[in-house]
Amino acid sequence: MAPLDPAARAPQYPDLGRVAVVSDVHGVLPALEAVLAEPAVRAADLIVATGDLLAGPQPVETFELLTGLGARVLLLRGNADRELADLARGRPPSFEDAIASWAALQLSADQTAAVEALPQYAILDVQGLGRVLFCHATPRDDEEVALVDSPPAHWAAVLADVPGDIGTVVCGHTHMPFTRLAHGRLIVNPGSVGMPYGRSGAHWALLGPGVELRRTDLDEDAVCARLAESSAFPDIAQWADYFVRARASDAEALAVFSQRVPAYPADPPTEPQT
Ligand SMILES: [Mn+2]
Repeated sequence: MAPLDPAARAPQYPDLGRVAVVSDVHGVLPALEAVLAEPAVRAADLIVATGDLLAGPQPVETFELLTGLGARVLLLRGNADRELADLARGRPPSFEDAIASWAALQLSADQTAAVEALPQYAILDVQGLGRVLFCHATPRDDEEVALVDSPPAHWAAVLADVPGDIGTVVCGHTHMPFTRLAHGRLIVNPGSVGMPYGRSGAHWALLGPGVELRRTDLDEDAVCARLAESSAFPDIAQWADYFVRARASDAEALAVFSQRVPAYPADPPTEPQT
């Protein structure tokens, strides 16, 4: 991943009062539609989609809905979008994922090129929060794992290249919502719109002037039925049942993802005390 270059990737959106963040949509169109219908999202000055947009059951329809929003949305590329473009161009994937391989074949050449050209991060000024960095996984890497309970030493490494004037970092990728403080910066993970772990529904966030983690309730039976009739992915029924109903618990997801966080020597405790 290219080194962080704020100057090169800072689209100017003046006076952003409210920013809605949708992450890890993964081609689940009904879930995205439900979030976009939320009054707070409709009223937001900007929607930022922090990557992993299309690798899922309805890649083309999701691409068309997102790009149809025009200047109301800022699209960022996640690792799954990068892999999708690689697959579409016949390059070998870094891991085997049946629905990603299928989704890659659905995109047109123009759509693949558009996904490849998406920026990996953006820095925006949001009222009440100041400068906010939006990325997919971490600011320096589109598939690095950083969790709510990752140790401070890991967060220090993850944030090492982030400019000092950025007080809030928004990242997705792990499909579980959280906010935490890390080395003086507020970290916001909105969770996943389309493939949530731990709790079903479409998870998103609203920024400005504070930070709200939001969840849109879904009619899971209706979403599964609609995916089954709308997607040509061969194993769609099984896929939808697992992801729409959030069969994976947050404990299971944390156990798996924690293995991808490096080990750090423990710091001896000093101050402060509670
Ligand atoms: Mn991802």
